[in-house]
Order: sequence, then C-alpha cells, then structure tokens
Amino acid sequence: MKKKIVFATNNKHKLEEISQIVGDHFEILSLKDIQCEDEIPETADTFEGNALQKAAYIHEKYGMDCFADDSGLEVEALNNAPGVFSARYSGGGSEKNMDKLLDELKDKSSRRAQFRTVIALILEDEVSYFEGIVKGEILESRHGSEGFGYDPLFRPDGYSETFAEMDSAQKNKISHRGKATQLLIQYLNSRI
Ligand code: ITT
Repeated sequence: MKKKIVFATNNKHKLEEISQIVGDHFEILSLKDIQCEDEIPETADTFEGNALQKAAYIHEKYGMDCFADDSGLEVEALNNAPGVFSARYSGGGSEKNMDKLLDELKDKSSRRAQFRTVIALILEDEVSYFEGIVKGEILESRHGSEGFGYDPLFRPDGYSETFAEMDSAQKNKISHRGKATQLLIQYLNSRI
C-alpha cells in the first residue's frame, strides 16, 4: 500500500513537480485533498522555522505525515536579505521586488547571492530537514521571461543564462528547490 504524505503548500506547480518524481511507494496529498483551507501560519524568521511551522500545523491538526518548504533569495551585500521576506520584500509583487533589489544593489561592489530552500518533514513523529542551495549573481537588468519571482535577475554560477532564460526542466535540475526535493525523495525511498 502506498504511504500517504501531505505536502503543505497551495502552490499547484510545486505539488505536481514532486508528485511526478516521488516514485510509486508514496502518495503525495495536497491541502485540498485533506480539505484543509486554513491560512497556515508562517511567522518564523528562518526558512527552517517556517517550513517546520507549516508541517507541524498539519501534523498536529490532522495527525498525518507531512512536509513543507520555505525558500527565498539571500544577497551577500544585503546581509542575506530579502531571505524569509523574499515574497513580501517591496510589498508589491515580483516586479516591484526586483526593482527594489536593483536599487538596493546600485552602489554595492558584490552582487553575489543564493537561492535557498529548506524542506521540513515529519515522518512517524520524527523531524528531518533537507536543504538546497544554488549560488550565483544578481544581474543589473532583467533577462528572460520564464519562471517566477527573482528569476530574471539571477544567473546561477557556471551558466550564461538567468533562471528566467531556462526551461523548467533545466532549472529544476540545478535549482535550490530541485536539490532539496531530490534529498527528500532519496530519504523517503530509503525509508520504504
Ligand atoms: P508557498 O505558497 O509554498 O509558500 P511561495 O510562492 O511563497 O509559495 P516560496 O516560499 O518557495 O514560494 O518562495 C518565497 C519567495 O522567494 C517567492 O515568492 C519568490 O519571491 C522567491 N523565490 C523562491 N524560489 C524562487 C525561484 O525559484 N525563483 C525566483 N524566486 C524565488
């Protein structure tokens, strides 16, 4: 029988991606599948804290195995901002977030940055974390129209294109989220 695990996200894209690669032994349930329409709190000041907060909420309320993720952009010259505030950096969506980032970096000599994802898993009452990082540079202007968030400004090390100039398969192979997800899947498969 397949083991059921809830992925505590409302992001359909994330859910489909992981369901495709998780293999036959696990069934990934969405919040919708368990009829959870709650606004799950995400008030911690670290990715680890937010990911655990979301997974623990579901585990406590529904008694189910569960995982959740949190990610964002960490910029070296800005003391790792916007970090957990990546989605709400400017208060006005992705375009304004990118404008603000370009403005903040105007006079800085370093444009080094990384995307980081942390997944928190609660499986049989045990908590595990999986982290994925991709390092790169913030460019001075936008390139490409794929992806979301800060993708048009982020060029991963070793590539000449930004994330927004890559197709999703290519991005998933090297992205923070892709790496953390692979580690989660390896772990789940080791627990069969
Ligand atoms: P949830 O509902 O699952 O929380 P979300 O859109 O808030 O989805 P994340 O927590 O993974 O997604 O990411 C928070 C923000 O960090 C996101 O809104 C973007 O601004 C930025 N971000 C994260 N991953 C990114 C990526 O792969 N490319 C560009 N921006 C990203």
